[in-house]
Amino acid sequence: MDEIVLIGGGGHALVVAEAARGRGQSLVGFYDDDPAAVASSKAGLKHLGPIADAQLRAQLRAQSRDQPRGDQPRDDRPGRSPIPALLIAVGDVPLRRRLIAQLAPGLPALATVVSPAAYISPTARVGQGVFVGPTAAIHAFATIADHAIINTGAIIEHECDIGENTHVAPGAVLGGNVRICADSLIGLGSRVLPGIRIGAGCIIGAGAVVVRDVPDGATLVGVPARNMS
Ligand code: JB2
Repeated sequence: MDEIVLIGGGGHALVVAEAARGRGQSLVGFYDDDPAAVASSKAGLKHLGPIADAQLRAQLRAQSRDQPRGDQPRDDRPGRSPIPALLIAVGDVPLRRRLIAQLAPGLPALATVVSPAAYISPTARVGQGVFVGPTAAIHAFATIADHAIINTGAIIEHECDIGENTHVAPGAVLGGNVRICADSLIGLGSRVLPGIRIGAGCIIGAGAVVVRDVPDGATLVGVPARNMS
């Protein structure tokens, strides 16, 4: 089982940490500009440093070179990664995108955390750096790209296609064959009718019901959802 480093130590990190622990995944700690972030005070995770790109990269490289670290014995069992895997554990989509750009080049593997209370169809495909929250359901032949969040209780119906770094917020429901491009936020409790395409960088407001295709960069709210951009 990989060791995981979280990038971000706020509310989303608390949820991710509990899911990871529920899976038996090992958490090394978190990076955040705020050393007193709740991941430390509430989840007991070790603060590893600020999210300053150069510093974080240097520390991660050093960790990978210096295995074993500190008081941790080296674990050479087969399947054991010597380098902690990263998971971006903040919810804000534009911030996540900035962190991806900042951290991606040359860094170790990405971790994926799937709550033990989530359902993922055996025919679905889930990328790296993804979080799937408790009671979320990802159904047959759906695909989830890298860095996406399928948050608590979200339903991704059959053959949906969720783009990189898109965040499907708690309780959102996507009908079958919905396609969402990268970097969109599908808000709390919203609904997207079957077969709809939502472009990149969109925001679907909480509780909205999307009944027609959505162009890139649009913000939609209401029932039926109207374009506010
Ligand atoms: O611009 C930033 C920045 N903004 C916040 N740059 C950097 N480097 N770090 C930033 N942060 C850090 O991310 C803060 O120091 C903070 O520790 C963390 C965000 O924590 P917060 O609890 O505000 O948000 P979150 O992303 O963990 O959780 C949000 O998204 C979840 C999906 C909340 O809206 C939750 O309620 C939601 N469930």
